[in-house]
Amino acid sequence: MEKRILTVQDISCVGQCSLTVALPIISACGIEAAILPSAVLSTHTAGFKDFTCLSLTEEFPKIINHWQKENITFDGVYTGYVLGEQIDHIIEICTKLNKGVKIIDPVMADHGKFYYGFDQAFAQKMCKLCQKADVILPNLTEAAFLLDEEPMLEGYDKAYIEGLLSRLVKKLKVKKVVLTGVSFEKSKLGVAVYSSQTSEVAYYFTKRIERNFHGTGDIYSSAFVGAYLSGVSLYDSASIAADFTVKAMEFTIDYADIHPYGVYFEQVLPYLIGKINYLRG
Ligand code: PXL
Repeated sequence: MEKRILTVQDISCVGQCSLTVALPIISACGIEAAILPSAVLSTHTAGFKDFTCLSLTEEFPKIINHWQKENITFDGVYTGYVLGEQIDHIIEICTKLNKGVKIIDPVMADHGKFYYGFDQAFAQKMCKLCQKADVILPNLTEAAFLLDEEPMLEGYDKAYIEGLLSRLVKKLKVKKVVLTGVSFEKSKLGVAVYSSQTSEVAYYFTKRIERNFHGTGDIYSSAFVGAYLSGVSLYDSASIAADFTVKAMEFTIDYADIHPYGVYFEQVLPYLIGKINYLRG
């Protein structure tokens, strides 16, 4: 059956992140993607100077009201880069207009630091949204900030990762967590997947690409959403998304001089679709 998901995140007009990544990836997976843009920026905020930013919060109640009048509902909600003042509106959407899964990527930080414009007060608001989620997709830094802890980015072990996951599950009462950016050996990077169904943590690792590209988190989450909404299991969706992100990064390396601001993922979409078709339930 056809599915329609609502994704709430910004439009960075140039820069290959958030909606310009989520729309093509989710659509390529055969899922209709409705959007609620949180803001319009000339570019993303990492690596560009003097970018413009228009918040669309004022439009949120009007849009929600119109959707309610038109009896528009969604088979899932997936949120990414949103503003603190939008969290209550998004919770309203999740309760009134959503009939399916709620997937929250608590976009706010990476590599031990908050992104421009985000802080611990935002992290606490984001906790409120995560409490409504079925699945959350934090990276290591975001997981620590959700817990108001100092991020630990290296030299940790399984006990730390599993402790972090159990503190998150306890605080946010969330049933499924895909924690990204986990690494126990330098050459490998991966995800830790927790599901309350088994209460176990399963890991999936890929080779580490030694170059940082902006927007990889959004590519990962969008591919995860595409797979999960297609009926692929939690663990397989988390693994497919990791493989796809690595393939797209490998492809980008050859173009990095002309394409330094994000991941050139478009040419790798057939790989994602093939994997999803093979693994879907
Ligand atoms: O990829 C996360 C993201 C999304 N949108 C905007 C950003 C960032 C990260 O910096 O600046 C505008």
